[in-house]
Amino acid sequence: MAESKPTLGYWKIRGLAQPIRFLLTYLDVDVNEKRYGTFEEWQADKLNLGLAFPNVPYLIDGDLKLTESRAILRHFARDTALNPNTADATRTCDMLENVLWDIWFGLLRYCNSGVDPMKSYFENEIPKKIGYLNTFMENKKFILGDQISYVDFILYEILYHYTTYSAEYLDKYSVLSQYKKSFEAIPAIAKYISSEDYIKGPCINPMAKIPF
Ligand SMILES: N[C@@H](CCC(=O)N[C@@H](CS)C(=O)NCC(=O)O)C(=O)O
Repeated sequence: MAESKPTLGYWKIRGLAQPIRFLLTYLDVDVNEKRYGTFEEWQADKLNLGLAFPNVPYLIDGDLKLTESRAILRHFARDTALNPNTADATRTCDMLENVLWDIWFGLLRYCNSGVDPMKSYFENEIPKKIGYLNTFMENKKFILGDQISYVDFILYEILYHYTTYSAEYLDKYSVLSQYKKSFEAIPAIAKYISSEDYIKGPCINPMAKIPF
């Protein structure tokens, strides 16, 4: 019998899949998760799943085979209230998605390498970007104001990554600290966080130079 639920494949870590996991929970979409524990396990599947661009995370839903974390996130958000519904809101989401990716990868690249130029970018440039973000989020419940969008799921995960890297990291950014708490209090998110299925960590590949 054909598999009826979609399959989301990724490592047994939070990583790039975590915003997707939160968004699926929020939308109450049921998927099977294939969580790879070893490199060998993933290598055995990698070229045998019919993926045009073999990678994790991947989504397989019948004939639909999709990779790229943001493409998967947008796929699930499309036609839901998490998708921006005006041209202005779409532009804001596009801008924030890109800004957030720089902020996220500033941390990921530094922790994966532990050395310059990633280290100096992380130390010198990232605080400025997080400062701009903190200012941008002032007096907003979500990135678009009162309306939650798919980009909020990326923002939350980045804040989780930064505070797992260093518990005090957000202390200077009170708006972002408050945003993180409010997101965790959304009923569907709070329920997921306390469920057995939820991955508290690690956030990144345990083989990284600075794992967390
Ligand atoms: N641009 C891709 C990057 C995906 C990626 O870098 N995946 C990493 C984990 S975060 C991986 O281990 N890929 C497995 C591989 O390259 O075989 C995305 O956003 O999904």
